[in-house]
Amino acid sequence: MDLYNTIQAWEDGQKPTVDEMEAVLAHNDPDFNNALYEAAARVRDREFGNKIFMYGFVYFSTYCKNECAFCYYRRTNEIERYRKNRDEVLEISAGLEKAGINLVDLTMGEDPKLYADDYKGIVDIVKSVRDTVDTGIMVSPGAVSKETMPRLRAAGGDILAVYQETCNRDLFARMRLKQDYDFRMNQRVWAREAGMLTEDGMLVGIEDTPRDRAEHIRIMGDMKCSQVRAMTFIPQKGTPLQNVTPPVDYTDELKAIAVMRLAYPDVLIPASLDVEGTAGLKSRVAAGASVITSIVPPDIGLAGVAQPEFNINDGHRSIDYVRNLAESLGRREATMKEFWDYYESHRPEATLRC
Ligand code: SAM
Ligand code: MD0
Ligand code: SF4
Repeated sequence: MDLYNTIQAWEDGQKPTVDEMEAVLAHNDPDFNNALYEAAARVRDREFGNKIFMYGFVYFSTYCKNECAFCYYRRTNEIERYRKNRDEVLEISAGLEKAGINLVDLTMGEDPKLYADDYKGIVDIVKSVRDTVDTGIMVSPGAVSKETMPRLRAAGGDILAVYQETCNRDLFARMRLKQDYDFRMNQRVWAREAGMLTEDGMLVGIEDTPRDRAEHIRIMGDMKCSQVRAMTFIPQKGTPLQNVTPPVDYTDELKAIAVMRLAYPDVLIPASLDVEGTAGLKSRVAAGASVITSIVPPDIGLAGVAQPEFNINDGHRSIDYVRNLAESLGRREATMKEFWDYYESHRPEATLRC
């Protein structure tokens, strides 16, 4: 197969097959990769123009009962943890809204305190934030019960984010230790049934193959995810994977972003500041991203995930800094009307009937 013809056909609207995606992800030639990014950026511009969505990241509890091999916040890692109270979360969310963010991403570890009483703590926080701000609300609560999904939606959750990391069951078992693959996969099905949009994501650089990534991209489409992401694994101190060589470049992530864009022209795809900080924004936007995520205000004690501290207290993940940077890349922050228009046109049918 001539892979230049393949990406041209995708750009012209042909639906990628898993075999084609695998071949494109596996072919590592710099000129070819650039052609791939350029095709993806053109498709993104066709769908979104030069607007880009901006998401504030509120990692409000770093307590977690799980032991994911890749994660700094796994239960047994002896680190300092925090849990922001309701008033603190509201103040942070209101500050982000005032600064002009499109969506607040309420993220937590699988914190036993917030999971207690049938997930009461999580639902209450979402409801309080909904009563306080008019931005979109993403909830990233980990894997919760099916019955919790309608409650999160009723409380005001707009998008549920739960990342499968990989669709390779064996690799999943080694990454998300003692967790149920199908229960996690069902999170997005249940959330959609309850009327929320959903986000899936893959981790790149965890022994995943081009085939795994291609299959995962197909599954993201089959599950009708409105937002999809790829993030490069960053080794974390104190974890079983701490001695894995840090990534030398981010090519596999960038190629996954570009292929996701060509496979699903209108989806939201993050350029996450959590991987390479602001230095990584340009390449991710050039590969077809349509959202900037992990914007974190400085000096309020919030952490990132893959980069717990990087670029936070120097203010480089603040909205003003990121907005200027995005503008220097020819992007314009989406208005709230544009955000809600996107949301309305991508709502699952369940919500349309409400
Ligand atoms: N605890 C919830 C969960 O696991 O679904 C929500 C937050 S979790 C910290 C968010 C995501 O961060 C994970 O699903 C994973 O994709 C990503 N992540 C965690 N550790 C990472 C690392 N070391 N490098 C890159 N991404 C990482
Ligand atoms: C990000 N650090 O957007 C966040 C996080 C959780 N919904 C997202 C991984 O990069
Ligand atoms: Fe906990 Fe999420 Fe980290 Fe896994 S990825 S250890 S569930 S915070």
